[in-house]
Amino acid sequence: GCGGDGGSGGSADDGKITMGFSQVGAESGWRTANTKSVQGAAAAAGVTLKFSDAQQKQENQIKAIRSYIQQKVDVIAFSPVVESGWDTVLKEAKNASIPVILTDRAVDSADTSLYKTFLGSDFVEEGRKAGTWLTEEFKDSKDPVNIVELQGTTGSAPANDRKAGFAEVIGADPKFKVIASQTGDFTRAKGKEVMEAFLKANPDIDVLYAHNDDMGLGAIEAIEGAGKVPGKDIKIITIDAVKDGMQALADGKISYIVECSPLLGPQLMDLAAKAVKGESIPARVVTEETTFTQEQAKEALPSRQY
Ligand code: GYE
Repeated sequence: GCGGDGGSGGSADDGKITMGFSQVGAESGWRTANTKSVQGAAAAAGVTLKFSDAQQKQENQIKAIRSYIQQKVDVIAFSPVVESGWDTVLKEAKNASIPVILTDRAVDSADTSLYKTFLGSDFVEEGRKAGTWLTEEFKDSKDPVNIVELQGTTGSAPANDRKAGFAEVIGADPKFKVIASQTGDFTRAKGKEVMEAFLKANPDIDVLYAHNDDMGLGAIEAIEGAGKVPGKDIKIITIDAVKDGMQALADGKISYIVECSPLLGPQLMDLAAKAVKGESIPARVVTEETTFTQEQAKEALPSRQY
């Protein structure tokens, strides 16, 4: 411990863990639920949480991590906004002997000793699930299926992987055509704006695949604004299954949602406690998730936590 420094350091001798947590931002309903989960789990586990919101900017996350290193926290957790460009700051944490846990999103560092574990979803699998539903839904159709895609934040693991998993599945049948694909930054406002542009440029859209509920919800406004009926004229597939998304699914506006759980807090606190004690932890912890049809959304909605 560092008891003599006036108590600002993390590793005080009271056995309490101090965690520095750098969050991506507050871009979506998923993110809000994730922040609540982390804060609630920290309080429940008696972990002192130093929390910062990077507003979807990597430079802010790097600053936050450097400040956590300076403050000598016991453990650093963060959800990297993009996959690339973390090696330098992760080396700084490693040199300071502070364990790092990746939560929600991955980094592409070749040196995996720079972090202890990655806790989060399998985003490629989520993209595959979205693609599988689509191929089933249109299995009897001989006509081409025109798809537009709203991608998540450029360079982020969920955007890269959800695109790849979906493309892998629909790529098996040439009738599925992605006619436009652009980032909507995981926000409602951007989802609406980009969908408006898609609708103007493409008179014949059959399907929207949005990498999260929020962009899908923004796109619904654009579709309705263009005089079309979401869920009928254009089928919509999204990922996350937050309450607002589930409501739109139950209402028939969204056709299918692949779940991605934001409730990572309790598992994060368990892993952090072990990492601080120097116990070995698995290099990858994948969260368990399901999918929802419109009927399943109606059943699940009343008890949905987020
Ligand atoms: O799907 C999206 C959020 O990284 C899994 O980030 C997360 C994604 C989530 O903005 O809504």
